[in-house]
Amino acid sequence: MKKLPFLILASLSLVNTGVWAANAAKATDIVVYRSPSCSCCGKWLEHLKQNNFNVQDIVTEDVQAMKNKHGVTPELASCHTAIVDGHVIEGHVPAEDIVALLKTKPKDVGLAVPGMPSGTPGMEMGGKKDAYDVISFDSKAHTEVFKHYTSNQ
Ligand SMILES: [Cu+2]
Repeated sequence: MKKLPFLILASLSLVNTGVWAANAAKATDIVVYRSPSCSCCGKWLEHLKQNNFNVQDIVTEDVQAMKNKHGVTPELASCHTAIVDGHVIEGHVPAEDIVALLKTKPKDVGLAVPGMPSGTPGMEMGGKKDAYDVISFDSKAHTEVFKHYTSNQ
């Protein structure tokens, strides 16, 4: 019988933690490396902030060094490179896809939107949206389509 009060306390504290987490909706920390001349990168940062990311904005002349360090191949490369919770995020990846990735917590997987397609967050060109893929990749350069976005043309 001695165990019962402990169990009740334990389950109560679990409930409390859950409520607290839901209320706080804690911002997700992300570090973004971008070149000083990149204006679309700045717009992507705004997109992240609007989606409850806490952005650390690192302006560097050598974004390529970050890409080399984190296995971003030329086929995957875009403008900015970001790190969130150990995952590499390359280019104009929509915030909701980053959130989806973080929910599943896969090991050694990053996301990339190669190039700079029109209509991605930060690359709004009027209403024009290119078709594009968000690609997942690992450090061995295995790639998969994580999510496909269709064109509106
Ligand atoms: Cu860009």
